[in-house]
Amino acid sequence: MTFATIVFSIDNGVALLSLNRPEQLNSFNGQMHAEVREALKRVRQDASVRVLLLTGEGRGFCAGQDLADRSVAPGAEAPDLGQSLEQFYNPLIRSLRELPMPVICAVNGVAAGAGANIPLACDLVLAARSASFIQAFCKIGLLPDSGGTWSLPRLVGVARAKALAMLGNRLSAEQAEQWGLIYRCVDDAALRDEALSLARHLASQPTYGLALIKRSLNASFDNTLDQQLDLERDLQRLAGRSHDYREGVAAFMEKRPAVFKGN
Ligand code: T3D
Repeated sequence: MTFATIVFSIDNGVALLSLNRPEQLNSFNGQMHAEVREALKRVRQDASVRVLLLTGEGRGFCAGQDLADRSVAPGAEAPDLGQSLEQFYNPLIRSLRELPMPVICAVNGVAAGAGANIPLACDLVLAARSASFIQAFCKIGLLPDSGGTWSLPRLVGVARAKALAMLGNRLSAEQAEQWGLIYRCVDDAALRDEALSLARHLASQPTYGLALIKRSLNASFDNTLDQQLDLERDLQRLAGRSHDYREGVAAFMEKRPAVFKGN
């Protein structure tokens, strides 16, 4: 498959996936969903990939669903949005959460609707200072999807989650950082370089161990302390059998830089 609505490349362990429908602020249509899905499949299947960097082309990151595909003629049957979530958005969110490697999201501009919640399914979110997050759903009679009703209260608390979801106001990248919605806000001109440099750093680190960190932290809000302690025990057992753990300890003892292979 060649890509028309995304830009996709793999270089030195870093997969770069950039949404590329800038005239529609990178809103999702069926083709973009299919291409993103294919790119994520390649990321999963290519053993050389150790980090995914997700971003967008143009002045927006993503404006959610392409609403041009949702106009309903008077008297016509309503689209089945549940089917759309089941078929497109939910698998995308699950795929990002379950990818066994760090996923960085560089939010280059406005992120609205599903486009505001897709970054929240990633592991490290950087945003350009001029970017903003809008839970636009309420303005068209919908509720936040793409995991928004799950991640928002966990990240910013129920009071702020409800205000964001019910008012649909624009949240600046700086405020998003202060509220703990995202990791870091950086100057617009520096965003791509900062995100790439973070991605290249992570691609040289113990990927398997990072994937276990992701798995354990993703599970923590749904576990009791006892369950989480058991999970840490089980995952640390796996980590302890990895090449990179052996190498990390050997490098420390020999006072030399470690050379991690990712497994
Ligand atoms: O439907 C399902 O499958 C269920 C799943 C739903 C998930 C969802 O994401 S629902 C929420 C959908 N998204 C929105 O409601 C956001 C709509 N967009 C906006 O509110 C605004 O565009 C923004 C706040 C994001 C940005 O505003 P602004 O003033 O910076 O830009 P603009 O002028 O509104 O948009 C620029 C162009 O992008 C414009 O096209 P034009 O006039 O230059 O030809 C606009 O129509 C287009 N655009 C922006 N968002 C969408 C879009 N085109 C189609 N769909 C969009 N979502």
